[in-house]
Amino acid sequence: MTRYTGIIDAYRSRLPLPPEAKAISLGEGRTPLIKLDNLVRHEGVEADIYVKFEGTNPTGSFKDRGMTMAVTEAVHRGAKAILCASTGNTSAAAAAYAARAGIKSFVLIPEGKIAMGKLAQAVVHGATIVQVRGNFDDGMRLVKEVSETSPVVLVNSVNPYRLQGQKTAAFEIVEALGEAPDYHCLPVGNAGNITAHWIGYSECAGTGTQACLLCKGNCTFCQTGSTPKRPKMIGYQAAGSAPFMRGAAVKNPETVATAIRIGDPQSWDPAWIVQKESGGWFDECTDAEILACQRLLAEQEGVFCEPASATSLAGALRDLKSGKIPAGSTVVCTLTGNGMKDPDIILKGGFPAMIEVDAVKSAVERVLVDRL
Ligand code: AN7
Repeated sequence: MTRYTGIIDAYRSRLPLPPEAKAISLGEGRTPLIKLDNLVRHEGVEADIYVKFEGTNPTGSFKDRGMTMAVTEAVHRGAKAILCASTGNTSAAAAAYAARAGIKSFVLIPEGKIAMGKLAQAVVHGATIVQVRGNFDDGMRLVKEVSETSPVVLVNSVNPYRLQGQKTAAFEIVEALGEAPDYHCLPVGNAGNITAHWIGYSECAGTGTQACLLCKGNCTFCQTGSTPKRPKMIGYQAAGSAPFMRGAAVKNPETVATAIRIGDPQSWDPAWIVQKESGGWFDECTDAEILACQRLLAEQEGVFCEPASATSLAGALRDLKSGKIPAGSTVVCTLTGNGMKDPDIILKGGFPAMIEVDAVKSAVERVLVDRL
Protein backbone atom coordinates (compact mmCIF):
# COMPACT_ATOMS: atom_id res chain seq x y z
CA MET A 1 0.00 0.00 0.00
CA THR A 2 1.29 3.42 -0.89
CA ARG A 3 -0.53 6.34 0.59
CA TYR A 4 -1.27 9.03 -1.99
CA THR A 5 0.13 12.34 -0.75
CA GLY A 6 -0.61 14.90 -3.45
CA ILE A 7 0.81 16.29 -6.67
CA ILE A 8 4.20 17.42 -5.37
CA ASP A 9 5.16 13.95 -4.20
CA ALA A 10 3.61 12.43 -7.34
CA TYR A 11 5.39 14.69 -9.84
CA ARG A 12 8.31 16.18 -7.94
CA SER A 13 10.84 15.61 -10.73
CA ARG A 14 8.71 17.62 -13.11
CA LEU A 15 8.06 20.53 -10.76
CA PRO A 16 10.50 23.42 -10.24
CA LEU A 17 10.98 23.19 -6.46
CA PRO A 18 14.22 23.13 -4.49
CA PRO A 19 14.84 19.49 -3.46
CA GLU A 20 14.82 20.38 0.24
CA ALA A 21 11.45 22.20 0.14
CA LYS A 22 8.93 20.37 2.34
CA ALA A 23 5.63 19.83 0.53
CA ILE A 24 2.59 21.51 2.08
CA SER A 25 -0.13 19.21 0.84
CA LEU A 26 -3.70 18.12 1.49
CA GLY A 27 -3.53 15.19 -0.93
CA GLU A 28 -4.75 17.19 -3.93
CA GLY A 29 -4.87 15.74 -7.44
CA ARG A 30 -5.65 12.24 -8.73
CA THR A 31 -9.15 13.44 -9.58
CA PRO A 32 -11.55 11.21 -11.49
CA LEU A 33 -11.78 11.29 -15.29
CA ILE A 34 -15.39 10.29 -15.82
CA LYS A 35 -16.65 9.11 -19.21
CA LEU A 36 -20.09 10.51 -19.98
CA ASP A 37 -22.43 7.77 -21.18
CA ASN A 38 -26.02 8.80 -20.49
CA LEU A 39 -25.50 12.42 -21.40
CA VAL A 40 -23.86 11.63 -24.72
CA ARG A 41 -26.82 9.38 -25.60
CA HIS A 42 -29.35 11.94 -24.33
CA GLU A 43 -27.81 14.73 -26.40
CA GLY A 44 -27.31 12.59 -29.49
CA VAL A 45 -23.67 13.56 -29.97
CA GLU A 46 -21.05 11.20 -31.32
CA ALA A 47 -17.87 11.58 -29.31
CA ASP A 48 -15.96 10.22 -26.36
CA ILE A 49 -16.51 12.91 -23.75
CA TYR A 50 -14.67 12.74 -20.45
CA VAL A 51 -15.02 15.15 -17.56
CA LYS A 52 -12.03 15.75 -15.30
CA PHE A 53 -13.84 16.39 -12.03
CA GLU A 54 -11.61 18.79 -10.13
CA GLY A 55 -14.40 19.32 -7.61
CA THR A 56 -13.08 16.28 -5.73
CA ASN A 57 -9.92 18.14 -4.68
CA PRO A 58 -9.56 18.81 -0.93
CA THR A 59 -11.08 22.30 -1.02
CA GLY A 60 -13.37 21.45 -3.93
CA SER A 61 -11.62 23.03 -6.90
CA PHE A 62 -8.58 22.82 -9.19
CA LYS A 63 -6.98 25.68 -7.27
CA ASP A 64 -5.53 23.15 -4.80
CA ARG A 65 -3.04 21.92 -7.42
CA GLY A 66 -1.65 25.41 -7.77
CA MET A 67 -1.93 26.36 -4.13
CA THR A 68 0.11 23.41 -2.84
CA MET A 69 2.96 24.60 -5.08
CA ALA A 70 2.63 28.32 -4.32
CA VAL A 71 2.43 27.77 -0.55
CA THR A 72 5.23 25.17 -0.50
CA GLU A 73 7.54 27.55 -2.37
CA ALA A 74 6.50 30.55 -0.25
CA VAL A 75 7.03 28.73 3.06
CA HIS A 76 10.38 27.41 1.84
CA ARG A 77 11.43 31.02 1.29
CA GLY A 78 10.34 31.85 4.83
CA ALA A 79 7.00 33.51 4.09
CA LYS A 80 4.71 34.08 7.07
CA ALA A 81 1.65 35.27 5.13
CA ILE A 82 -0.01 34.91 1.73
CA LEU A 83 -2.36 37.27 -0.08
CA CYS A 84 -4.82 36.88 -2.94
CA ALA A 85 -7.82 38.42 -4.67
CA SER A 86 -10.51 35.92 -5.48
CA THR A 87 -13.94 35.19 -6.89
CA GLY A 88 -14.06 32.51 -4.18
CA ASN A 89 -12.15 29.34 -4.99
CA THR A 90 -8.66 30.79 -4.79
CA SER A 91 -9.47 32.28 -1.40
CA ALA A 92 -10.81 28.93 -0.16
CA ALA A 93 -7.63 27.14 -1.27
CA ALA A 94 -5.33 29.88 0.03
CA ALA A 95 -7.05 29.83 3.43
CA ALA A 96 -6.84 26.04 3.71
CA TYR A 97 -3.20 25.67 2.61
CA ALA A 98 -2.15 28.59 4.84
CA ALA A 99 -3.83 26.83 7.76
CA ARG A 100 -1.99 23.62 6.86
CA ALA A 101 1.31 25.54 6.72
CA GLY A 102 0.64 27.47 9.91
CA ILE A 103 0.89 30.88 8.24
CA LYS A 104 -1.57 33.75 7.78
CA SER A 105 -3.81 34.34 4.81
CA PHE A 106 -5.41 37.55 3.59
CA VAL A 107 -8.10 37.31 0.94
CA LEU A 108 -9.77 40.12 -1.02
CA ILE A 109 -13.22 39.27 -2.29
CA PRO A 110 -15.61 41.28 -4.47
CA GLU A 111 -18.67 42.93 -2.96
CA GLY A 112 -21.48 40.34 -2.74
CA LYS A 113 -21.29 37.89 -5.68
CA ILE A 114 -19.36 35.15 -3.94
CA ALA A 115 -20.82 31.68 -3.42
CA MET A 116 -21.66 30.95 0.23
CA GLY A 117 -19.68 27.72 0.43
CA LYS A 118 -16.50 29.49 -0.66
CA LEU A 119 -16.98 32.28 1.85
CA ALA A 120 -17.59 29.70 4.59
CA GLN A 121 -14.29 28.03 3.69
CA ALA A 122 -12.34 31.28 4.06
CA VAL A 123 -14.05 31.84 7.41
CA VAL A 124 -13.51 28.36 8.82
CA HIS A 125 -9.81 28.27 7.89
CA GLY A 126 -9.23 31.57 9.63
CA ALA A 127 -8.40 33.85 6.72
CA THR A 128 -8.58 37.60 7.17
CA ILE A 129 -11.34 38.47 4.73
CA VAL A 130 -11.37 41.87 3.09
CA GLN A 131 -14.44 42.75 1.08
CA VAL A 132 -13.53 45.29 -1.57
CA ARG A 133 -16.08 47.82 -2.77
CA GLY A 134 -15.53 46.77 -6.34
CA ASN A 135 -15.19 43.61 -8.43
CA PHE A 136 -12.50 40.91 -8.80
CA ASP A 137 -10.44 43.02 -11.19
CA ASP A 138 -10.27 45.83 -8.60
CA GLY A 139 -9.14 43.32 -5.99
CA MET A 140 -6.49 41.94 -8.33
CA ARG A 141 -5.07 45.40 -8.97
CA LEU A 142 -4.92 46.01 -5.22
CA VAL A 143 -3.17 42.76 -4.25
CA LYS A 144 -0.52 43.31 -6.92
CA GLU A 145 0.17 46.77 -5.51
CA VAL A 146 0.13 45.70 -1.85
CA SER A 147 2.36 42.66 -2.36
CA GLU A 148 5.10 44.91 -3.74
CA THR A 149 5.49 46.72 -0.45
CA SER A 150 4.24 44.28 2.23
CA PRO A 151 5.86 41.07 3.55
CA VAL A 152 3.26 38.78 1.96
CA VAL A 153 3.49 36.38 -0.97
CA LEU A 154 0.94 36.88 -3.72
CA VAL A 155 -0.68 33.52 -4.55
CA ASN A 156 -2.91 34.47 -7.46
CA SER A 157 -2.04 32.76 -10.74
CA VAL A 158 0.43 35.54 -11.60
CA ASN A 159 2.60 33.56 -9.16
CA PRO A 160 4.24 31.15 -11.66
CA TYR A 161 4.27 28.25 -9.17
CA ARG A 162 0.46 28.19 -9.37
CA LEU A 163 0.46 27.23 -13.05
CA GLN A 164 3.27 24.72 -12.49
CA GLY A 165 1.03 22.91 -10.00
CA GLN A 166 -2.04 23.12 -12.18
CA LYS A 167 -0.22 21.60 -15.18
CA THR A 168 -0.31 18.24 -13.35
CA ALA A 169 -3.97 17.81 -14.36
CA ALA A 170 -2.76 17.38 -17.95
CA PHE A 171 -0.22 14.75 -16.78
CA GLU A 172 -3.03 12.77 -15.15
CA ILE A 173 -5.17 12.91 -18.28
CA VAL A 174 -2.33 11.70 -20.52
CA GLU A 175 -1.64 8.87 -18.07
CA ALA A 176 -5.33 7.89 -17.96
CA LEU A 177 -5.98 7.99 -21.72
CA GLY A 178 -2.52 6.92 -22.87
CA GLU A 179 -2.23 10.08 -24.93
CA ALA A 180 -3.64 13.60 -25.02
CA PRO A 181 -7.28 13.98 -26.13
CA ASP A 182 -8.18 15.63 -29.44
CA TYR A 183 -9.82 18.58 -27.68
CA HIS A 184 -9.57 19.95 -24.17
CA CYS A 185 -12.29 22.37 -23.06
CA LEU A 186 -12.05 24.66 -20.04
CA PRO A 187 -13.96 27.54 -18.51
CA VAL A 188 -11.85 30.68 -18.73
CA GLY A 189 -11.62 33.52 -16.22
CA ASN A 190 -8.05 34.70 -15.73
CA ALA A 191 -6.97 32.05 -18.26
CA GLY A 192 -4.38 30.66 -15.87
CA ASN A 193 -5.74 27.13 -15.95
CA ILE A 194 -5.95 26.81 -19.73
CA THR A 195 -2.34 28.03 -19.87
CA ALA A 196 -1.29 25.56 -17.16
CA HIS A 197 -2.87 22.64 -19.03
CA TRP A 198 -1.05 23.62 -22.21
CA ILE A 199 2.24 23.72 -20.32
CA GLY A 200 1.49 20.22 -19.00
CA TYR A 201 0.53 18.78 -22.38
CA SER A 202 3.56 20.42 -23.98
CA GLU A 203 5.87 18.82 -21.45
CA CYS A 204 4.29 15.44 -22.14
CA ALA A 205 4.91 16.04 -25.84
CA GLY A 206 8.50 17.03 -25.16
CA THR A 207 8.04 20.33 -26.96
CA GLY A 208 7.77 23.05 -24.34
CA THR A 209 5.68 26.14 -24.99
CA GLN A 210 6.25 29.86 -25.14
CA ALA A 211 3.29 30.16 -22.76
CA CYS A 212 5.39 28.71 -19.96
CA LEU A 213 6.67 31.94 -18.48
CA LEU A 214 8.65 30.21 -15.75
CA CYS A 215 10.75 27.67 -17.67
CA LYS A 216 10.63 29.43 -21.05
CA GLY A 217 10.46 26.08 -22.79
CA ASN A 218 13.14 24.33 -20.74
CA CYS A 219 10.99 22.16 -18.48
CA THR A 220 11.98 18.60 -17.66
CA PHE A 221 9.84 16.67 -20.06
CA CYS A 222 7.54 13.80 -19.23
CA GLN A 223 9.43 10.63 -18.39
CA THR A 224 6.48 8.27 -18.45
CA GLY A 225 5.83 7.61 -22.10
CA SER A 226 6.19 10.92 -23.89
CA THR A 227 3.52 11.41 -26.51
CA PRO A 228 3.87 13.87 -29.38
CA LYS A 229 0.15 14.61 -29.46
CA ARG A 230 -1.22 17.81 -27.98
CA PRO A 231 -4.93 18.72 -27.91
CA LYS A 232 -6.65 21.71 -29.38
CA MET A 233 -7.43 23.92 -26.40
CA ILE A 234 -10.87 25.52 -26.26
CA GLY A 235 -11.66 28.24 -23.73
CA TYR A 236 -15.29 29.05 -23.00
CA GLN A 237 -16.29 32.24 -21.24
CA ALA A 238 -19.59 33.45 -19.79
CA ALA A 239 -21.22 35.81 -22.30
CA GLY A 240 -21.42 38.74 -19.87
CA SER A 241 -17.79 38.30 -18.96
CA ALA A 242 -15.99 37.39 -22.17
CA PRO A 243 -12.94 39.61 -22.78
CA PHE A 244 -11.34 37.00 -25.07
CA MET A 245 -14.35 37.29 -27.36
CA ARG A 246 -14.40 41.09 -27.22
CA GLY A 247 -10.66 41.35 -27.81
CA ALA A 248 -10.21 43.61 -24.78
CA ALA A 249 -10.92 43.86 -21.05
CA VAL A 250 -14.61 44.04 -20.07
CA LYS A 251 -15.36 46.87 -17.62
CA ASN A 252 -18.35 45.52 -15.67
CA PRO A 253 -18.38 41.74 -16.09
CA GLU A 254 -21.64 40.03 -15.11
CA THR A 255 -22.57 36.36 -14.98
CA VAL A 256 -24.35 33.88 -12.78
CA ALA A 257 -21.09 31.92 -12.88
CA THR A 258 -19.47 34.13 -10.24
CA ALA A 259 -16.20 32.14 -10.30
CA ILE A 260 -15.45 33.47 -13.79
CA ARG A 261 -16.86 36.97 -13.34
CA ILE A 262 -13.51 38.39 -14.46
CA GLY A 263 -13.14 41.22 -16.98
CA ASP A 264 -9.37 41.70 -17.12
CA PRO A 265 -7.65 38.27 -17.38
CA GLN A 266 -4.21 38.03 -15.81
CA SER A 267 -2.93 35.42 -18.30
CA TRP A 268 -4.09 37.36 -21.38
CA ASP A 269 -0.92 37.01 -23.50
CA PRO A 270 -0.14 33.37 -22.59
CA ALA A 271 -3.73 32.36 -23.34
CA TRP A 272 -3.50 33.77 -26.87
CA ILE A 273 -0.26 31.83 -27.33
CA VAL A 274 -2.11 28.68 -26.21
CA GLN A 275 -4.89 29.35 -28.68
CA LYS A 276 -2.44 29.83 -31.56
CA GLU A 277 -0.03 27.01 -30.71
CA SER A 278 -2.84 24.49 -30.16
CA GLY A 279 -5.09 25.55 -33.02
CA GLY A 280 -8.03 25.91 -30.65
CA TRP A 281 -10.42 28.78 -30.05
CA PHE A 282 -12.40 30.85 -27.54
CA ASP A 283 -16.17 31.05 -27.39
CA GLU A 284 -18.88 32.13 -24.98
CA CYS A 285 -21.95 30.60 -23.32
CA THR A 286 -25.00 32.39 -21.98
CA ASP A 287 -25.96 32.11 -18.31
CA ALA A 288 -29.03 30.09 -19.35
CA GLU A 289 -26.85 27.60 -21.27
CA ILE A 290 -24.49 27.29 -18.32
CA LEU A 291 -27.22 26.58 -15.77
CA ALA A 292 -29.04 24.16 -18.08
CA CYS A 293 -25.82 22.21 -18.60
CA GLN A 294 -25.09 22.11 -14.87
CA ARG A 295 -28.54 20.51 -14.34
CA LEU A 296 -28.17 18.15 -17.30
CA LEU A 297 -24.88 16.78 -16.00
CA ALA A 298 -26.21 16.38 -12.47
CA GLU A 299 -29.40 14.63 -13.62
CA GLN A 300 -27.89 12.47 -16.35
CA GLU A 301 -24.60 11.44 -14.76
CA GLY A 302 -24.69 12.19 -11.03
CA VAL A 303 -21.92 14.76 -11.30
CA PHE A 304 -22.55 18.05 -9.51
CA CYS A 305 -20.25 20.85 -10.59
CA GLU A 306 -20.52 24.57 -9.97
CA PRO A 307 -21.98 26.85 -12.68
CA ALA A 308 -18.63 28.17 -13.96
CA SER A 309 -17.44 24.59 -14.46
CA ALA A 310 -20.45 23.66 -16.59
CA THR A 311 -19.35 26.29 -19.11
CA SER A 312 -16.76 23.91 -20.54
CA LEU A 313 -19.28 21.15 -21.20
CA ALA A 314 -22.00 23.54 -22.42
CA GLY A 315 -19.62 24.91 -25.02
CA ALA A 316 -18.31 21.50 -26.01
CA LEU A 317 -21.81 20.10 -26.58
CA ARG A 318 -22.72 23.07 -28.76
CA ASP A 319 -19.53 22.76 -30.82
CA LEU A 320 -20.05 19.01 -31.21
CA LYS A 321 -23.62 19.54 -32.41
CA SER A 322 -22.53 22.15 -34.95
CA GLY A 323 -19.66 19.96 -36.16
CA LYS A 324 -17.01 22.50 -35.18
CA ILE A 325 -15.65 19.68 -33.02
CA PRO A 326 -15.80 16.72 -35.45
CA ALA A 327 -17.86 13.60 -34.62
CA GLY A 328 -15.73 10.79 -33.23
CA SER A 329 -13.41 13.13 -31.34
CA THR A 330 -12.05 12.46 -27.88
CA VAL A 331 -12.95 15.46 -25.75
CA VAL A 332 -11.97 16.25 -22.18
CA CYS A 333 -13.91 18.94 -20.32
CA THR A 334 -12.50 20.19 -17.04
CA LEU A 335 -15.10 20.59 -14.30
CA THR A 336 -13.17 23.10 -12.26
CA GLY A 337 -15.21 23.20 -9.06
CA ASN A 338 -17.71 21.36 -6.88
CA GLY A 339 -21.41 22.17 -7.10
CA MET A 340 -21.76 22.07 -3.33
CA LYS A 341 -19.89 25.34 -3.09
CA ASP A 342 -22.91 27.16 -4.43
CA PRO A 343 -26.14 25.50 -3.26
CA ASP A 344 -28.03 28.80 -3.46
CA ILE A 345 -27.97 28.77 -7.24
CA ILE A 346 -29.78 25.42 -7.32
CA LEU A 347 -32.35 26.19 -4.65
CA LYS A 348 -33.03 29.65 -6.10
CA GLY A 349 -33.97 27.91 -9.34
CA GLY A 350 -36.90 26.31 -7.48
CA PHE A 351 -37.33 22.68 -6.50
CA PRO A 352 -40.30 20.31 -6.20
CA ALA A 353 -42.20 20.92 -2.97
CA MET A 354 -41.16 18.56 -0.23
CA ILE A 355 -43.75 16.02 0.82
CA GLU A 356 -44.56 16.21 4.50
CA VAL A 357 -45.82 13.07 6.21
CA ASP A 358 -46.69 11.82 9.67
CA ALA A 359 -43.97 9.65 11.20
CA VAL A 360 -45.66 6.35 10.29
CA LYS A 361 -44.66 3.64 7.80
CA SER A 362 -47.94 3.72 5.83
CA ALA A 363 -47.55 7.42 5.05
CA VAL A 364 -44.11 6.88 3.54
CA GLU A 365 -45.34 3.82 1.64
CA ARG A 366 -48.16 5.87 0.12
CA VAL A 367 -45.60 8.32 -1.28
CA LEU A 368 -43.68 5.45 -2.89
CA VAL A 369 -46.72 3.67 -4.29
CA ASP A 370 -47.86 6.84 -6.03
CA ARG A 371 -44.53 7.20 -7.79
CA LEU A 372 -43.07 3.77 -8.48
C1 AN7 B 1 -14.68 27.07 -10.63
O1 AN7 B 1 -11.01 31.91 -7.36
O2 AN7 B 1 -10.16 33.27 -10.39
O3 AN7 B 1 -9.16 30.86 -16.08
O4 AN7 B 1 -10.32 33.92 -7.79
O5 AN7 B 1 -13.10 29.17 -9.60
O6 AN7 B 1 -7.58 29.94 -14.38
O7 AN7 B 1 -8.97 31.94 -13.87
C2 AN7 B 1 -11.45 31.34 -10.03
C3 AN7 B 1 -11.42 30.85 -11.29
C4 AN7 B 1 -12.92 28.37 -13.58
C5 AN7 B 1 -11.31 30.14 -14.08
N1 AN7 B 1 -13.71 27.65 -12.78
O8 AN7 B 1 -9.98 29.70 -14.06
C6 AN7 B 1 -10.68 32.80 -8.16
C7 AN7 B 1 -10.72 32.52 -9.60
C8 AN7 B 1 -13.78 27.92 -11.46
C9 AN7 B 1 -13.01 28.95 -10.91
C10 AN7 B 1 -12.15 29.40 -13.10
C11 AN7 B 1 -12.20 29.73 -11.76
P1 AN7 B 1 -8.84 30.66 -14.63
